[in-house]
Amino acid sequence: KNNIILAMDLTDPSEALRVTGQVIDYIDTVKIGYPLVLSAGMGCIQEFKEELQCKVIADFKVADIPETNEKICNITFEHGADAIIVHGFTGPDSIKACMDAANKKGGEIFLLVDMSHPGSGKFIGRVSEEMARLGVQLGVENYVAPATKPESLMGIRRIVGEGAFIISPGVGFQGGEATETLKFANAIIVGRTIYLSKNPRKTIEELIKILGDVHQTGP
Ligand code: BMP
Repeated sequence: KNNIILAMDLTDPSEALRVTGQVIDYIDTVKIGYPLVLSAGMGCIQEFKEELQCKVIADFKVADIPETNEKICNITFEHGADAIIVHGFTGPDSIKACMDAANKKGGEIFLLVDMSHPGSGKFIGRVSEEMARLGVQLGVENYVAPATKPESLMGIRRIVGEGAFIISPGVGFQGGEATETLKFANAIIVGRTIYLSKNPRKTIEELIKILGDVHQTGP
């Protein structure tokens, strides 16, 4: 529907559903991760899908040996997730295991190749382009790259090509800028700016207004 993905990190499941419900007219994909799933259980994935008719990206930042990655991905897709976020730093065999599980279960993976927080410069940010190249070699189509580091995001786009789909967290609270980010990313991931807002619906409407022509509508 558009290029805003809600990161729903509220830990109270009914509150998470209620707040997401206030903006669901404007989005079609919600990212759910450990904060919500560890408090509400895996059933919340299906609950979101059924009550809100949205797609769910499970942000589990999968980072284990291939055999364990495969188990984690299988379980996540069996619980209804449309996609899962996977760390790139564990290497080709671990990533491949997630891709195979996704293919088998009809889901998708997003490869995380750099992160948005200040400390990401110490390790992951130094090898992000190598990880993106590895993703391309393996045939990964979807990537996660930071809105707070436009240079990194731009470099990753250059490597993965125009055909790849990049989603980008760090807009708003972490300082990333929406319009700038969408020059290189296909979608922005926005969490606290929306779910901590006194009026989440008004906030997302304002964000869409700021995006103007950059905001895509339609299926
Ligand atoms: P917020 O807009 O509240 O900063 O939320 C950003 C979301 O994206 C959080 O769920 C966070 O865990 C996630 N995220 C991130 O901020 N940076 C990354 O590099 C990778 C992430 O998954």
